[in-house]
Order: sequence, then structure tokens, then C-alpha cells
Amino acid sequence: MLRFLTAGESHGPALTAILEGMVAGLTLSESDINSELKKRQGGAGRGGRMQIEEDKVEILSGIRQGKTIGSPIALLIKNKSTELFDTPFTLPRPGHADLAGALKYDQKDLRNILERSSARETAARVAAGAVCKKFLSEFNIKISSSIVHIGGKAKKAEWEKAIEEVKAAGDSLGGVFEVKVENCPPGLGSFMEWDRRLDGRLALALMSIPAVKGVEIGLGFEQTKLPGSKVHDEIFYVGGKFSHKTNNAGGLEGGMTNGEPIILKAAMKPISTLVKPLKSVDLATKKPTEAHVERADTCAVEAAGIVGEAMAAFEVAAALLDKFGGDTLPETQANFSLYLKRLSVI
Ligand code: EPS
Repeated sequence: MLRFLTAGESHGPALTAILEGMVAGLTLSESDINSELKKRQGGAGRGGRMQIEEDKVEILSGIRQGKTIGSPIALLIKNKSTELFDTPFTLPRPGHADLAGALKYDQKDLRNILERSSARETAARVAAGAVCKKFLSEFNIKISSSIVHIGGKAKKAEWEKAIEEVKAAGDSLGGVFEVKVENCPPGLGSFMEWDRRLDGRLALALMSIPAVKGVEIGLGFEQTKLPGSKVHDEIFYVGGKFSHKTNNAGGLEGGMTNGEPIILKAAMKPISTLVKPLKSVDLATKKPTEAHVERADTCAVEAAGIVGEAMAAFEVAAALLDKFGGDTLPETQANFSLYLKRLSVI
């Protein structure tokens, strides 16, 4: 079983992730992870924090002489910006975890909620996901992301302009990103039990990214407006293998991969911290007020796409290990090859 946890606060000393269940024998370097961390820091609309941080990982365990040894892989990303850690506030920001979190954990200082609920935590996810991505690359499985739109604008120059405009108005923007997984064999995931369905696991993985409010697979909600004849992907047998000419299912049928690219979309709401704040209520005095304002992004949809890649990489790697098992990379690869061979002679 592949699993990971993260720990760390946004302005604490560091973020960490422990990835457990990765096979032995995978060649892995810090630069494999740092390139993904760098991508997460980019994109239009990022705030001042990204000018301060230069996220770099330290691999604390799980690797010897450049290869994984099957033990838990502990990853550390130090925070440079820690100055806000001791600054209290009591004005909850609509859209953030502030109010519900304070009620739940009985906190008077909303800093105790913000620090862990901040999307900064996703840096640790990207680090763990980068290891999964490297593992998947050994099976020729590729993961990428792209922007569908930001604030309704599908062209880069247009969404960059829209972000500048909302920034000047003290506002924020969300959007939709797409994650694509290519070269998965058919049969990852299963319909046998609800929690083994890969579509459900991928939906959870993407929905768990802060600010994501919707996930679609393939044609998603659009297919509800069409008859079945326009939706379902017809089956062909070409060049010795089964295939489809369309991919409205987004690569997933019956909770399993079907051999076509997995296509996922996630809808991200606008960033909740607004420079021109919305109405709120002071947690201490119960008097009407305006929400707390703190350094934040204007838009982080491009960064969220990189986090989406990491989360999808984790779930696909977990599904691949569920199916093929193995404690070493060559063992998993041998099982994988045997399965592909069986499929090729059906
Ligand atoms: C983020 C770091 C945070 C925010 C942002 C994402 O740093 P700071 O609060 O010090 O500016 O920039 O988080 C949010 C806006 C949020 O709502 O969670 C990061 O590393 O991605």
C-alpha cells in the first residue's frame, strides 16, 4: 500500500512529507523533486511569498546511493518566511477555514487555523507526488497539466490581463485546470468495491486541494445534456489492440483505466483572502467588521494544476502498485510486462 502524510505550518520552520510503500531500486535525486517545486511556485497572480521562498527539498530518509531502499521517504522543505507565525488575528476571512476551524478547534486566535489550512501545505504534496511521478515514468506513464480557463479567459495573455485587473481592484480570481495521465494500461482501479474505484480516488485527490470546489472526468457534467449515443466511446480493434476513437469517458470506465488518457478537470474558486475585504464578524467582540487581510495570491490556478499533477501521480502510482505489487522496481516492472504481454495476445 502506498500512502503519504504531510506535516508543517505555513510560517513554521518547515513542511514535511513521509511517503511510505515506494518500491526499492528507484533512482531518485533532490533535483527530480525541486523541478516540480519550482513549477508550483510559478504562474500568473502569485503573491509576495513566492518572491521570498525558493522551495527546495532535503531527502532525509528512504534513499541510499541515489536509489530508494523501500523504507519511508521523508522529505523536508524549509520555510524562509516565518515572521507571521506569532501574529494573532480574530477577523475571519469568508471562504477560508478560519471561522469553521476556530469553532471546531475552540481557538480564539485564527492564526492557529490559518497556519495549517494554508495552501502552502501543497508544497509537501508536490514533493511526495514528484517521487510518484518519477516512479510512473519508469512505466512510461506521463502526467501533465494545463489551464482550461482563468476567470473565464482561455488565452494566457487574456487571463494575465484579467488577473492584473482584479489585483488592482483588491479582488481575486479562480479557474479550471486539467490534469492528463498518458500511457496507463487498462485495468488500474476496480469496480469490485466503492473505495477501489480509481475515478472516485482521483476525484478525492483533486477535491482535497485547497480551493477546489468541483472535479470532472472526461466530458464531465456536459454529458448530462447529450444522449448516450453521443457520449459513450465506441470500441475498435486496431493494430492488435482494443481502442476508442473518442475519449469522453476520460480514460476511466467502471472505476478502472481503459487504456485511453485519463482526463481530469478541477474547478478552483477565487482566492479567499481579498485585499478589499468582505464583511465579517470579529471573533472576540462579535461586532461586524471587515475580514482580516494578509499577504496572499491573487490567483493560484496554474500552481494548483501542478498540485493536481502530484495528487494524480500519487493515486495512479498507488493503483499501479495495488495491481502489480512488488517490493523492487524490477519486480513491479516484470509483473507489469507480463500483464501487457497477456493483453497483447487476447
Ligand atoms: C502559499 C503560501 C502562502 C500564501 C498562499 C499559498 O504564503 P503567505 O500566507 O505567507 O503569503 O501565499 O496561501 C493562500 C493564499 C491560501 O489561501 O492558503 C504557497 O506556498 O503556495
